[in-house]
Amino acid sequence: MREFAIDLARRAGALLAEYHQRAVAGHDFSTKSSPVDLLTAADVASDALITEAIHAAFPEHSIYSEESATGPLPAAEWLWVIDPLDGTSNFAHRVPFFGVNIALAHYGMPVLGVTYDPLSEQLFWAEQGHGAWLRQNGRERPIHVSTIAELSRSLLATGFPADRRTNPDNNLAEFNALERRSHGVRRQGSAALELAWVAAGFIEAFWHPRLKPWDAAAGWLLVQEAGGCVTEYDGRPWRLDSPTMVASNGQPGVHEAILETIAAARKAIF
Ligand code: 2AM
Ligand code: CA
Repeated sequence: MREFAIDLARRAGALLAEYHQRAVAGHDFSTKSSPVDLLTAADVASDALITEAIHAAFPEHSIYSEESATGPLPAAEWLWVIDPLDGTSNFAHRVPFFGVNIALAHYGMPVLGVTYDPLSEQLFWAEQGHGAWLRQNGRERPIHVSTIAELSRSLLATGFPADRRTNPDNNLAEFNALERRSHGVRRQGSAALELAWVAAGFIEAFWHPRLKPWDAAAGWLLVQEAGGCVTEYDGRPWRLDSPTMVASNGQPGVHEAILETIAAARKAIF
């Protein structure tokens, strides 16, 4: 199943890269839940490629994919949780930073996760109990979270929810506080790849409100298997349907400090 998922992420990634070459900036999208929640033809094509391949290979498995899921997270023994294109806003505007996200959950717990950046050809994968790995240029190496132990020396990443134009609970207060207590906050536009960066030790932590299971399932396993820690804002262990996420290198001086900073920023506003 691991090599099946890796091959599938590569095929979907190649399809996205092809669409990205052809696309005309700012002309090729429609909107979904809000004016900043975008959908392109590439989302739909990648979704079809991935879901058809899984149906053919594992007809008894269930699939929960961003562009074809209807309703809440199903309870299933084997559930593939898919984001066929993570970073659609980047993609639609031609920013070269987006990925494919494929996870397999067993009774609701991710046991396999693959996150692929088709432009850099960095492929991150993790399997429960087998560590987290980066494949690139025909080579593979284990990845680990960073050892930086203080928030004040940490580089972070975040993103803003799709209802940010209308909902005052839009992550700007948290962003303001954490930008001033860290080495800075990146906002790259792909939760999946930012989580992979935490796993690989490129950045110390990532936080985000109101992610969907497909944004974070593979990244949760990558960070866990790379030695990090993933919780909700209140410190409870993260689950597929959690409303909030903090993923870090697990250092208390980073993780606990982020939880405290978020709590203080939210208390000042709400
Ligand atoms: P997407 O590109 O697949 O839509 C940006 O902060 C991150 O949040 C991206 O990974 C983006 O995924 C995700 N995102 C955007 N809109 C979202 C929504 N309505 N629900 C959940 N996640 C969303
Ligand atoms: Ca998506």
